[in-house]
Amino acid sequence: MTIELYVFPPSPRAFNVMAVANHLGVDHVLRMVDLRKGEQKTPQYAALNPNMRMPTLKDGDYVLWEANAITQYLAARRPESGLLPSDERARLDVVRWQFWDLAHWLPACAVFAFEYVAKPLVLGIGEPDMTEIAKGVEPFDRVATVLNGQLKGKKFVTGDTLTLADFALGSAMNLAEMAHYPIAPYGEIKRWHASLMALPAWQRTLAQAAIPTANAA
Ligand SMILES: N[C@@H](CCC(=O)N[C@@H](CS)C(=O)NCC(=O)O)C(=O)O
Repeated sequence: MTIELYVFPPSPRAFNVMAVANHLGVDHVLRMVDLRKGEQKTPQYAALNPNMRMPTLKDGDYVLWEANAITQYLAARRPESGLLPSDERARLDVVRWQFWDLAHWLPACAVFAFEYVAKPLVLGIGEPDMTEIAKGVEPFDRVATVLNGQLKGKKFVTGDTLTLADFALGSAMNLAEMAHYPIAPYGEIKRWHASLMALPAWQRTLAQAAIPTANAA
């Protein structure tokens, strides 16, 4: 049975699960959920994911939503990869950063991604709101300081081994330039993201995630 990943590829949350599947070489097919067309709200999709959000994984009769749960499911197919360590403390370190991603990092990045990328380029619903962007700088600095500090002296987020934490947190960084994240002071984050960009699976996923413009909708 081939795993199906329901995704809107330009979204960082979609990138997270697609990149993990690509990196692990887990057999899968992508099912497009076009958020611009409201496909997440069709009864068929809502039956899979009552949140009417993507991503969702379907493996035969088994359905799983929440991007960071999906990447854990994928990593469990390839335990030897080390993306989700078996040692309890090492595993919880990875899981801790996956929670932090959802609670703190993604919301801080989302302000910029929505105003500079989603609104004008993907959804075609207007120009960036500078008041919202100004309000987003302090929360961004707060979380970027934490991540930058964590990365000091480490190749990856939890140490010298690539894990699911890197996929989760690194996905939002793909939009850093286009979304004008105030990332300039955070050299460790930039160095770390550049190393993720060098992964073959990261490049392959970027090609799959190219942003369709609003006009092409
Ligand atoms: N906590 C969920 C969030 C999923 C989510 O918010 N997905 C957004 C795109 S990033 C979505 O599908 N939005 C469609 C909508 O709100 O209608 C996860 O991490 O998977």
